[in-house]
Amino acid sequence: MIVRDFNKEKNTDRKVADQRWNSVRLLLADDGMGFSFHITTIEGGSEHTFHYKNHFESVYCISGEGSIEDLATGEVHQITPGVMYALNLHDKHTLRATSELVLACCFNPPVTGHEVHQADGSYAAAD
Ligand code: 9YT
Repeated sequence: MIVRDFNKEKNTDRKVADQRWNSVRLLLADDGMGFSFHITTIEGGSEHTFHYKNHFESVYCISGEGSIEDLATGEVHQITPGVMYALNLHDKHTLRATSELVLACCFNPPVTGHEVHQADGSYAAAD
């Protein structure tokens, strides 16, 4: 069994930060679960375009408010606590945080912890 405490792990190198967001990776590829599990915090007032071409991702909103725009269709969905979105089509999207968003995220295949966002908003496929 693996037990980890976000409140401890947020002070370790499991926490990664980029412009106006950070993410604490509670499970990574080397845990052998087949997915990774992250708590991602998006700063209020910020927006981010991501395109996880090589991963499926599901995201559950724990707190905060914002929206997600599907850049293929222009459709905008409101994000409030309790809402989940799943990028089952590797959907390119823009995430907008009206207030600070705290999100629980799963990635399949799991993130290894060494990825950086590429210019196209994706993470490279794991080797
Ligand atoms: C909300 C979202 O897409 N989170 C992705 C995880 C975060 N970018 C990370 O841990 O790399």
